[in-house]
Amino acid sequence: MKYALYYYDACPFCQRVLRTLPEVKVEVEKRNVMKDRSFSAQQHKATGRTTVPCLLIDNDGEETWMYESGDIINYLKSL
Ligand SMILES: N[C@@H](CCC(=O)N[C@@H](CS)C(=O)NCC(=O)O)C(=O)O
Repeated sequence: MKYALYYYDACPFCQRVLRTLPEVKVEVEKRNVMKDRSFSAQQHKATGRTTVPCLLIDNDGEETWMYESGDIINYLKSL
């Protein structure tokens, strides 16, 4: 399983998720959608939205995109 967080620095909801990353047991790749617009395009193509934070869960090519900072935090902490 691979995890990637779509985020940008000025987003307070993203900051909530970013702050919890050191506490979780899995590695989460950080994808800054402002610094690399291709991340945003990829997210929009897959979900029709560009809201952040968004967690991409990649299970051997099967992708699940999770929205809502609270849900993302609870999910990551449950792993
Ligand atoms: N309820 C959401 C709020 C997320 C949110 O409002 N994100 C803002 C940035 S701070 C955003 O991406 N707005 C643009 C959009 O929704 O397309 C959460 O807790 O994750």
